[in-house]
Amino acid sequence: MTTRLSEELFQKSQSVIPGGVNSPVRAFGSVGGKPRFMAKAKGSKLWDVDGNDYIDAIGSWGPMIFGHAHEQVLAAVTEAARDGTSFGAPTAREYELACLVLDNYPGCERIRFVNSGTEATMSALRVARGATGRDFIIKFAGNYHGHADALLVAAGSGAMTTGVPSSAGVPADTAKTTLVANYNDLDSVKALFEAKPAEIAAVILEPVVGNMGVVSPTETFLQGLRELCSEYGALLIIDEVMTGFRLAAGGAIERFKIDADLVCWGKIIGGGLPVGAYGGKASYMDNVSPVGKVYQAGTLSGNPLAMAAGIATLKLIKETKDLYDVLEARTARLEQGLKEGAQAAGITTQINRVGSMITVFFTGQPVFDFVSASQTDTQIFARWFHGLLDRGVYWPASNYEAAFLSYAHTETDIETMVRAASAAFKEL
Ligand code: KE4
Repeated sequence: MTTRLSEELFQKSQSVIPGGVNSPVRAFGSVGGKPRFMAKAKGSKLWDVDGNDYIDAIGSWGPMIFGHAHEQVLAAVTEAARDGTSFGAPTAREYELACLVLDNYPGCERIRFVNSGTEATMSALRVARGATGRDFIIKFAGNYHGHADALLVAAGSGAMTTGVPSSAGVPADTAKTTLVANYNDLDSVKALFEAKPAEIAAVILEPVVGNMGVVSPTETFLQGLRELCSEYGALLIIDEVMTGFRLAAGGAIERFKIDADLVCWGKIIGGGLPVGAYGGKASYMDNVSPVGKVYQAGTLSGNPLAMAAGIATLKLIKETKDLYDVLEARTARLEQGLKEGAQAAGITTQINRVGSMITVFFTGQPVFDFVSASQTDTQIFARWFHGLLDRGVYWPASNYEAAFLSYAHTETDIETMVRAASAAFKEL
């Protein structure tokens, strides 16, 4: 397996792009080694610029639920492109995709399209603040909602203190209005509400976490958050950027029957093109300009090519009656194979899975929040990652990410992944 062309491209790219990548996780910083530059993809497979092929367990970090370069998605984008790529005016496709999303989220009456998950969550928070007139928000340690300033915030020194920036360039004053609670710990949320009973505009969370690796909510956590938000007049914002249309057609909200005030989407609703969205009850969303006073805008929002890819993908979801059963069965088989492979190699792992989102943690303890996720052995993960990569399986290049399967992953693909993973466990 030569990686000469990838290495040359990586070298050159670093002279013009920070780290040679347009999103940090792609640089292999947490697993070491040099990233593979991809040239093409089809179905469950990726090919790098040196011609090496991989079974893909990233799926572009979630969007590719039907696999890469699906004929119907390509045809829809090509057809749209023939009529122009962007108008800066409303189009029919925006209405069509809006209906396709809202048909699966009965609790939502309005939706606004943007270009990324970051824009979606940033805008949803602004709506919550505009609708309540309050400044503070609560997020959870280990939850990632994109790179808006207010969300690049870590817990302050004491549980009761306000947030501190988790990135350079975020003003301390901005971070101060973000409070950080512990995932699956309702008491940590209650304490924040009791300290600021009339100042918290919203609670935002990943309903199933993908960004500290996969972590599920406990039975009572989501319902408890709903009750606390209702009691204190805060909005409950469910970030379905990763879980929307991934865990069910109605996402985690359908799966866990959550009554959300605002919802954020991304990834799958764009079918691999840049689409984010936020939405919710009309009473909240009608605060958004031009109807209301909460401003939000975007040159390429509702872009016709992106809408076409999203429409084709959501229509495929509608037509593919066994989609979630197949994803569940295939990923359950992968989970079982990984468990057996680790056990046979004498490696202690904790495998967290919800539907077709899965993470392997190298620890003997359950992983249910940021602290327990932080105690896993990421050095061993890095070695296992490269053992997989060298055997043609492209796993997420960070232990704090979810791996994803698609409808294009065959049973043969899964067995190949299990064999590669088992051999990689043995090498540790
Ligand atoms: P984007 O701005 O990257 O489209 O979406 C931000 C976002 C919001 N909410 C959730 C739950 C998310 O997972 C994300 C982005 N996910 C990461 C992967 N975990 C994107 C990959 C990357 O940053 O390169």
